[in-house]
Amino acid sequence: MSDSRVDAAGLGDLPCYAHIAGRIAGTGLTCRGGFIPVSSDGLHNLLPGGVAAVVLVGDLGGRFWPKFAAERRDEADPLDNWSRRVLNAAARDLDALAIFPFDGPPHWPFQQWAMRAEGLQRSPIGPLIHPEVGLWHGYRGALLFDREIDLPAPGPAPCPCDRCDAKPCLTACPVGAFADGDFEVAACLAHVTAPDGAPCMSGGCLARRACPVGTRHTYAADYQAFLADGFVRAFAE
Ligand code: B12
Ligand code: SF4
Ligand code: SF4
Repeated sequence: MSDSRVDAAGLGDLPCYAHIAGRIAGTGLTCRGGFIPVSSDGLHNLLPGGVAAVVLVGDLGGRFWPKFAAERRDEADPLDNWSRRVLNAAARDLDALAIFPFDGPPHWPFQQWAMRAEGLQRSPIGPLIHPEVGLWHGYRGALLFDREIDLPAPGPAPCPCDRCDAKPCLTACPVGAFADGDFEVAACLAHVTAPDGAPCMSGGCLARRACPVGTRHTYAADYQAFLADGFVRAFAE
């Protein structure tokens, strides 16, 4: 990759994590830590000089939503396409390569990477839980660098589920989609596409909403409806 892109962006030879985070903040997204890959991650061949550092990019509490809503295009998969546009542009500026959670299958193991990057753990209903925003966060891409980056120390972050005896997330689903300790996609789909499923479709997954952590970061109603619609469409195709 050309050093001129780094110089043109005024970054010097080694973009530091704070500088990367600043560039990403301009997209509306957030840097979510990073990790140094090992050969079993299968990333090294993606850059001619190998991959020395990975920075995860995502969202906390749906903060990116207004920026996306203003910039979205009338197209299939608008969020994935917007993510590609803004992160490919950032990657060019930072002399990096962007890869995405929606690439595949096979999918890149973003949740496993996030556990390494931020020390998060999985909630009993699947999504990783964040100590501040709870279940209201996600990942939009990863930036691969062929050089070392001063990555933040990964934690471990405290896991709110360890202190949550009631675990309301496991019992809030009207059709018991998490009753067997796994996510019963068919049961969920049947419910959300029936009239009784309107609250899940318009306000978001009731199991996710039952979690007492990070409630002030709950996604806006139009983002919840967008996610529910995307989930249904993914299985209708
Ligand atoms: C395929 C997929 C799904 C499928 C199937 C999931 C499954 N059980 O296999 C379906 C469509 C059902 C799904 C649904 C949802 N998903 Co999903 N999904 C993915 C995707 C694209 C690939 C997962 C994968 O196979 N990874 C490859 C393996 C090797 O990596 P891994 O890290 O070990 O992945 C494992 C986990 O993702 C786990 N898993 C995922 N969902 C669930 C749910 C439960 C209950 C359990 C036990 C495990 C589990 O299964 C994977 C295989 O072991 C990831 C993005 C990504 N690239 O990781 C998003 C991802 C995991 N999904 C995400 C989310 C938020 C959801 C939803 C909650 C809703 C939504 N879109 O708003 C729903 C509802 C599911 C739920 N309540 O948990 C987020 C999780 C963010 C976070 N906070 O951790 C991700 C990371 C996408 C993102 N862009 O941020 N998902
Ligand atoms: S309700 Fe409790 S167990 Fe469930 S995700 Fe929230 S903190 Fe974790
Ligand atoms: S969206 Fe509704 S039906 Fe599906 S898992 Fe969540 S609460 Fe259950």
